[in-house]
Amino acid sequence: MTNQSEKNIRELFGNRIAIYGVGVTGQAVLDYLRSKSLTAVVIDDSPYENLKNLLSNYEDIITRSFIGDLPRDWGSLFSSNDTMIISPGIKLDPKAEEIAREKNIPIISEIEMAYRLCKGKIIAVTGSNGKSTVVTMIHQILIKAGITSHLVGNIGKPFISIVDEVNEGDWVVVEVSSYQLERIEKFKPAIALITNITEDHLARHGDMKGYIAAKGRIFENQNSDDHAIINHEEPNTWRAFGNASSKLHIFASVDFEDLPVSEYINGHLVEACAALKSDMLAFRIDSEIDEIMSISELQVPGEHNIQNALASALAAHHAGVASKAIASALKEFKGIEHRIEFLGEIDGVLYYNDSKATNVDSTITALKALSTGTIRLILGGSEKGSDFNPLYRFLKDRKESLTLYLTGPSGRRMADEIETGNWNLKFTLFDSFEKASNAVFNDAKDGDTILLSPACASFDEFKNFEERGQKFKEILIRFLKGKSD
Ligand code: UMA
Ligand code: ADP
Repeated sequence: MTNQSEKNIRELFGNRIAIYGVGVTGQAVLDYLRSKSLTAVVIDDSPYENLKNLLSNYEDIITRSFIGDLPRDWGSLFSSNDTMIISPGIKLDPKAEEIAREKNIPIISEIEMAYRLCKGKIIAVTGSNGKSTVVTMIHQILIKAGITSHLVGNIGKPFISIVDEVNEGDWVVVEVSSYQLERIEKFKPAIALITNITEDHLARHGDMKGYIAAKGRIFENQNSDDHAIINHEEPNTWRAFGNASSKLHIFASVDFEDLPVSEYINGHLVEACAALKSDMLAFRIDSEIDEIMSISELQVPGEHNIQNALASALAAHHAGVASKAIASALKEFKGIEHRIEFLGEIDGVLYYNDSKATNVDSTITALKALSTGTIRLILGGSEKGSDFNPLYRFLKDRKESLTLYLTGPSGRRMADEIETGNWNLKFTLFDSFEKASNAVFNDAKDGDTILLSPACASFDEFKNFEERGQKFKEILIRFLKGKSD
């Protein structure tokens, strides 16, 4: 019986639980508490008008609510609560942080809460890019091998929403963001994996050091029975591993001949590697090479997906799946929506939706994966203080023709920076995503590749990247229909 009782929850989190943020995460926590006949205090900075309907659905369990952009008496709030579950997107007011510390009130993420209630084994994946792809690959491998697996976390389904369904022996594959890791305390995955760490979310974490430290927390509570998997080619993932106690395994999209033969790499004992043996994905364990499958059998494009497959294979191996079963699932993997999603070829024009590319590195990755031909690229969205110089440099070095369609506040900044920095890139600035999309479809010619890979979040015009990708597809369908009428 995995179902936690009301009494257990009170013992773990106290009688009075405050939920800060009533988005996807906060609502899942409210649903969970309701299922246990527990109540909550709710806090959210959005205007009351926007939340009125939503809150009315939880009238029966909300004892107090602090809604809207109001000055808050954190002192009295923290005196009347035992634990605060904070949503990942919220950066807490430093004054509130200080008072909570003084009063010894834990502020934890929903991931931490669910972990403490969960009876299953955890595989956790973080990284700047590739998280959703890797957790989906791992989940599909486990399912194909006949193992019960639950796929949750930053990918869109809160961990808490399934925690009562998890039985002992099940695996829970959790995508965790740096925001969620910032608020863990005991979260201890049996297998923890970092895909890569490149610049992102600096507005939240201050600088790269803060961002790497947040990512590294995935290993913080692991012991020598647990497994850590990092990307050998990314020095930041080594930094994030630091001196963690877990068994270390590495992946790299290079030939084994180009990896150190020593068991010790960067001063750490490395127990297993996943890399390439000419054109094969393979493991090296105890100096033995075990081939998994040929690279050409992967259906998803780009070197980044070779890395994603190697990382997923290592995680699945440590979860007890044989190489044959790993190969059989990876060969079937067709990618996920909004990640370099191929929409089709029409009149010699190739259309791709990579709306999930919300930072510079992911856009560069997409351009590398679609390396040839003329590209028309939609870039820009909401601001998070990213440095776009590496992107301008990459675009300038590209030999084939390239035109940029810029949109959103960050698109405006790009337009200024491209001009003042004399980057010599061809661009047009649009005042809406729809106008940029229509222009790109209008301009498309036989042989072109049309790519939405914005390098920015979508919050200037959309609820999330899914809505932006969906809109892109709708505008395309409308445009093509208009052309054929
Ligand atoms: N809110 C405040 N004050 C603030 C900010 C937000 O009160 O300063 C309130 C909003 O009014 C809203 C709620 O908090 O009511 C939203 O909470 P949230 O921003 O934490 O978002 P959720 O809807 O709970 O979704 C979160 C993740 N969002 C973020 O981390 C920003 C989702 O990841 C995740 O899928 C979901 O939990 C389930 O785990 C999205 C994301 O953009 C995809 N993640 C970032 C990324 O992948 O780069 C980290
Ligand atoms: P995340 O969940 O970390 O945002 P996704 O798997 O959703 O990552 O992929 C988002 C985008 O990031 C993809 O469309 C692609 O452009 C890029 N990407 C995917 N995997 C990698 C990787 N291993 N390295 C760099 N970029 C990647």
